[in-house]
Amino acid sequence: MDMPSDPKERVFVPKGPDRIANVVETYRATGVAALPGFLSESTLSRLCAEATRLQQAAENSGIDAKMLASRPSVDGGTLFERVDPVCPCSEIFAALAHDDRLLEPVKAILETDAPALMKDKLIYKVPSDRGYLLHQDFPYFSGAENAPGKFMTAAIPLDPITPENGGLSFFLGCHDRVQPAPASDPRDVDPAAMEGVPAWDGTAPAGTLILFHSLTPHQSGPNLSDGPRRIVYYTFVTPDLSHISAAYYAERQKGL
Ligand SMILES: O=C(O)CCC(=O)C(=O)O
Repeated sequence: MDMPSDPKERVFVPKGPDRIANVVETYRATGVAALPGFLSESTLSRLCAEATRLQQAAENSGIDAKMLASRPSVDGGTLFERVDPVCPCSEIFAALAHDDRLLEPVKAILETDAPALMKDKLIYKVPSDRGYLLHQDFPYFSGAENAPGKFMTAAIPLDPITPENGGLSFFLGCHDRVQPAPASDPRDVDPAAMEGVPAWDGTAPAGTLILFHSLTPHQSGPNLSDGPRRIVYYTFVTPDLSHISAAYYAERQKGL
């Protein structure tokens, strides 16, 4: 496949008869594949309504506090950030995790008929949320053995991803290794290591499916808009490593 120079063109896979094969080829080459128009308008609006219901439940103590998390705000405070995991709280988000239309590209990329859901979360990224520093996900998966290619994440924005609400940048073609970390955080990526690496800024319509490798470096900026930027994340793993899920959540509960 010829590589277009525009990063967006490198990751976007249009609809067409060979879409799944093209998704796999794109993902292998760049570490990311994006499928615009993945969710129908009606599914998207049901998911948005469900996200609003969950946020109200979170605000009214209707969700176990262990399933809620906060993150830094731009002014040095903290803000409600996510429902994590979301599937135990929501039949609709759980059903999407097992929807054949989602699992088809996941199976093709992970080369298995039985991908396991390792973790899932609904990030709200409310206004003034600071965003995420540059990182790869794999170093955060404790007990993940040395098999980063067996993990991939499906991210589906419920709101458009824009530069104003913080974007979600992916660095392309460097998912072959753990990248050097800054001294301040050994599980993150030193921005200097990404100099000259092409990046896609993640600008995408709501309802796009974004698939990315556990070693794809990514980051997001502050949400300076006046609305949330909600994304549901499902991380899948090959069935031989399905036990990692329990270990991951046990570790996370200790850290909360
Ligand atoms: O949603 C975002 O802004 C980034 C989330 C992220 O990078 C992560 O959960 O690993």
